[in-house]
Amino acid sequence: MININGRRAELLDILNDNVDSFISGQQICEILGITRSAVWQHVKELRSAGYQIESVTNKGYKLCNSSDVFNSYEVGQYLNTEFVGRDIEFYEKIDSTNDEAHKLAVNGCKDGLTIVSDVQTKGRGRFGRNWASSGGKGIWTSVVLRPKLRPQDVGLITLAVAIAVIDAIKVCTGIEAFVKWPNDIIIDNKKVCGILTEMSTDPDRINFIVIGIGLNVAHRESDFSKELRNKATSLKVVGKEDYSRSKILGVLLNEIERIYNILCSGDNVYIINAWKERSLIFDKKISYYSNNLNGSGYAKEINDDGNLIVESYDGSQVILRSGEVSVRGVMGYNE
Ligand code: BTX
Repeated sequence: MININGRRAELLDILNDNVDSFISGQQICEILGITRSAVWQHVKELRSAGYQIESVTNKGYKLCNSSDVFNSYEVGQYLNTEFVGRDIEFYEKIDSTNDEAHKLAVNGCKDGLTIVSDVQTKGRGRFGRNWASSGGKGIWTSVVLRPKLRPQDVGLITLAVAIAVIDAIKVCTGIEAFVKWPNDIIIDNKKVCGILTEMSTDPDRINFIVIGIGLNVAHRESDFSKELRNKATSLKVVGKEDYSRSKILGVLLNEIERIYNILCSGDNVYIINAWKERSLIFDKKISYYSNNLNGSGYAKEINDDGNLIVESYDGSQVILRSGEVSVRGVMGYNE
C-alpha cells in the first residue's frame, strides 16, 4: 500500500483545494518546487493508490473522486483527536491488527497508536473464534490505549467503544445500531461489528489495552460465507449505499477519544447510561454460557464495572463478566 505522505500528500492537498476544477501542472510545479515529470510521477502513484485524477493537455490535473480511497491521508481529513489515531499504520494484508498492535505496545508505542489493514488473514474474535476480514469490505482496526484505570474497569472500556461505534455509524450513515452485551453491534438482528478487547496488566494496573474493532461496511449479502449470511450484515446491506471507510474510521476514532476521555475522568455513570440507551437487552429473556456457567434469566442492570446482572427465574441474581461469557437469545441473534 502506498503511503500518502511527503510530496504526495502535499499534491493531494493542492488537488483537494481545487476539487472539481483543473489546476495546471505548472502551478503545481511552482507550489511544490518540483519538476513536471516529478508531478506526473506522483500523479501516477496516487492513481495506483485509488485516486481518480483527470489530466488534460493545456488544462492540468483534476481530482474527481476519492470517496472510496481508504488510507491514512483520507482518514486524517476527518480526524480531530489529540492522540487516538495520530500515529496510524495502514497495511494491505496482515494476520491480525490486534496481534500487530500488541507487539508494538509491548515495544512501547505511543498511546492511541492505530493499526488498520484492508485484509486480515487471521482475524480473531473472542474465545479464539474466527473474524472474517476480506479485502475492500470492512474496517479492521486496533487501537492501543494506556489508561490509568484499574484492571476491573476494563469491562467499561468495551462498553465505551461500543457507544463510539454506534455513534460513528449514526453520524456517517444515519443508520441506528444497537449493542448486545458486551461487544456485538447489531442492526436488523444481525451482527455488523464486533469488538475484541485484550490487555496486558500487572495486579493493580493496566499496562496497555488493545481494542480491536471489526466493522462490516461494503459487503453485499453474497460477500458473506453461507455460514455467516444469516447472522452477519454490513452498512451497505442495510443502508443500500456505498459509504466511505475513511470517513467512518476518522469519525470512529474521534468518538473513541471523546468517550475514552469521559471514562478516564471517572464518569462511569455517563458510560453506563449511554450504553443502556443504545441497548435492547434490558428486561429481555437471555441465556448465557461459558466454561463453567450456564443459565438463563432476565437482563437487569449493568454494574459499575460493566458487568451484566441477570435475574434468574427464581429471583436470584448472577453477575456476568465480559470476556468470560456469551449471551444468547437477544433480538433473535445467537452466538
Ligand atoms: P465474537 O467472538 O463475539 O464473534 C465472532 C463470531 O462472529 C464468529 O464465530 C462468527 O460466527 C461471527 N463472525 C465472524 N466474522 C464476522 C463478520 N465479519 N461479521 C459478522 N459476524 C462475524 C467479535 O468476536 C470480535 C471481533 C473483533 C474483530 C476485530 S477486526 C480487528 C481486530 N483484529 C482482530 O484479529 N480482531 C479484531
